[in-house]
Amino acid sequence: MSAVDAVTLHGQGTLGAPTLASTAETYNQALAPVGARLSATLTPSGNSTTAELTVSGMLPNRSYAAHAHTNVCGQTGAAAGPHYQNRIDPAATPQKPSADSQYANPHNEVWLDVRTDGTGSGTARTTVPFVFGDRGPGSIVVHEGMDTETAPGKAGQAGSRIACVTLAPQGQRSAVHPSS
Ligand SMILES: [Cu+2]
Repeated sequence: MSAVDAVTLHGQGTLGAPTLASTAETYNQALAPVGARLSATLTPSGNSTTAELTVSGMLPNRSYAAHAHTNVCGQTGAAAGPHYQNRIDPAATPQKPSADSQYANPHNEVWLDVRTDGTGSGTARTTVPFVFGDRGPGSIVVHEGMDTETAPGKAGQAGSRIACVTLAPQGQRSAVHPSS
């Protein structure tokens, strides 16, 4: 894929209870308070992409695991689907998401584990060696876990999903939830 095909993805919003039209939601108001803000931008440069996640209004002095997932946010945390992978683990299934560290690692996925300061704000940044073209992630999901597992068989796991922000190509309207 040439760099000219690479897209910038962006999402931001204020957390609220999930609705059909919302693009930033909390699934756990104790850990991801209503009114907290998430903002994420994934910017291509050459053959790599730099991703940045900024949070505010979250719990102070806490780490949160966060990743790019394949689908837009939905009514439940599960709606976001599995982690986005550049090279897709051929052994992964909807029932058994990839936990193979050959695929579930921060160079083949986008991991944005973020640490908050005393006011509940924080920024995480990572650069991955791939770009998004006709395929890209639909959301950034924040997890209950404070970091992301790397051990084989558990790689990529980070506990339950507590918040989500939908991504869209920059300059376009955010996708809304499919009606169901
Ligand atoms: Cu995740």
